[in-house]
Amino acid sequence: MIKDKVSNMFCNQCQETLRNKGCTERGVCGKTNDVADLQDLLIHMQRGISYYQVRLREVGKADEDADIKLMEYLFSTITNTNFDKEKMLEFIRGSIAIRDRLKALCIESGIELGSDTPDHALWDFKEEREALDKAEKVGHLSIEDEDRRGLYLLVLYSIKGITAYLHHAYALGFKDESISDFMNRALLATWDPSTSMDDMLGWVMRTGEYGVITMELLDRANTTTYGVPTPTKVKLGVRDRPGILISGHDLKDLHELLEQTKGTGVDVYTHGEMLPANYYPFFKKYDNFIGNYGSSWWKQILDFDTFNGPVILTSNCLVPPLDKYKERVYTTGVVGFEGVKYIPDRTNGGSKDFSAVIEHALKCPPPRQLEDIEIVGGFNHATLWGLKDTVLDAVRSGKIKKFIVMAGCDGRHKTREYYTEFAKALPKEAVILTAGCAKYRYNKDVLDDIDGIPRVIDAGQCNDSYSLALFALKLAEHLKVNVNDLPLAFNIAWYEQKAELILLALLHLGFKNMTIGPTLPAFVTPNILKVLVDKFGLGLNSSVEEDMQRMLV
Ligand code: SF4
Ligand code: SF3
Repeated sequence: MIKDKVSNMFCNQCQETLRNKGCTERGVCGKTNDVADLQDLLIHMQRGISYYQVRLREVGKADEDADIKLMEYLFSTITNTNFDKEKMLEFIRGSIAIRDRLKALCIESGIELGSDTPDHALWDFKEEREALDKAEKVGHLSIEDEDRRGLYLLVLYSIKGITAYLHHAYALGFKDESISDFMNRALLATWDPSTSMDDMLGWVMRTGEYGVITMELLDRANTTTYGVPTPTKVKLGVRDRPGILISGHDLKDLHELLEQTKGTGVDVYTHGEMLPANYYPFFKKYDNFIGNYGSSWWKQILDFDTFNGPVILTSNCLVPPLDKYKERVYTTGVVGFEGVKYIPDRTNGGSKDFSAVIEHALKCPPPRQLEDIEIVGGFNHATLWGLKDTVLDAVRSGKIKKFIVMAGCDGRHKTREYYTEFAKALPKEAVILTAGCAKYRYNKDVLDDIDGIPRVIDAGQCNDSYSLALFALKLAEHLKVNVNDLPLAFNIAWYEQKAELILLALLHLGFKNMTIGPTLPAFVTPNILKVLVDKFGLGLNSSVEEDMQRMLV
């Protein structure tokens, strides 16, 4: 893994990284060199915040605003979230201000700080050039040992996933300070060269544990606020009225948009990972909430064009917008792109103001229809548990022989066609369990059911992989068998850092012999892979035929 001499950046955090090694000139995602570097520096500054926050938390004086900001800043560095250089500089300056405030609080509280204060707890800058120079020195390539670097990245990237889910939970008022405490400590320990390799591995496993805690919190936040998702038919067609398309994962943004579009003559459609919002009872009461439009994130360059109306990105995945629809794109939350309009955050407990988007929509023609079918989803763990007797009857009678978990992310690479082929080639007695945008590879192709149980059981967004795991664990307990002895196989697809977190969460929960693809993470070294294979039986997908034979036994 060699950094390109003519460029500064080296980003390898997602599945589409260049040649499965690292993006060096510009991201395959469109991220620029400067933004990638500034994100490295932004991460370094989170260690600065963590340095003081850990000490303050020990004496019960941790600062909640610092926890929230760390969450936002790391979330902004997830693939396809924020491409805006000015925002990165603003976030770095914001981090330094918070860090220095925490430092003052430590001194005021009489906390002993010691004499060897680390760089991240001290460094500051005036000119942008200084920030870019510094960024080069604090990126992960400064960790020389490749295995240590790989473990560091496994924790860091998965923590990014935690921040995304935690951010959505916080938006709904569901909090857990222990998660922030874990992130502070993990960020410091995994950067510290004196942490042993055994302890580094320990941090990897604990990240999985906190992944579960965070996904449980978000599940509780979503279901308490918006009800338990139930099996729902979602329309993919359109109406003859102007519309707003909302994408990303943030349900609170959707809620406020639906409230503000009531009675305006503007319809609301979901895109990508917002599709599962259609499964929540709460949102069904809005008669202008029409259904889903288009497919997964990377198809937005087609879908946003034909939608004709404004589009709101509440989280990843944003693809650099094409000129032909760029003026219709709005970002909010931690999402950003230079020259794209931004809906500011809530203040003083109020709502976000979507009036500009609504006015914009009223000037646009209705969406162009792409398809006119219905798809089914809404299988939260509680709903699945209610169906357990039907499911077990189908298994006992041989109508269902295998469940294949095909959750995770979609991506634009041609190799992803594997997942469509795999799903279509599955025998009629195999049921797919899914969550996340990976489903778009087959959810419009596999539409049949077994005694009313759909052959694609969609739990929801990527975070709802938690529902699938919990259902499997409860079923194993109910049947008094080991979860790995259930007729269950994993063929999961990853793309960005939330999927990395989900993988660690599943390992923490005890799932073994999972298959991932379409490639292994570039930062996983042969030694780390050996541990994952020896300890957990993790494997890479191969061909549809081979994998099918292996998984259907
Ligand atoms: Fe490359 Fe992925 Fe990083 Fe973008 S996020 S620069 S595609 S590795
Ligand atoms: Fe998809 Fe971006 Fe991962 Fe939430 S929207 S799963 S890739």
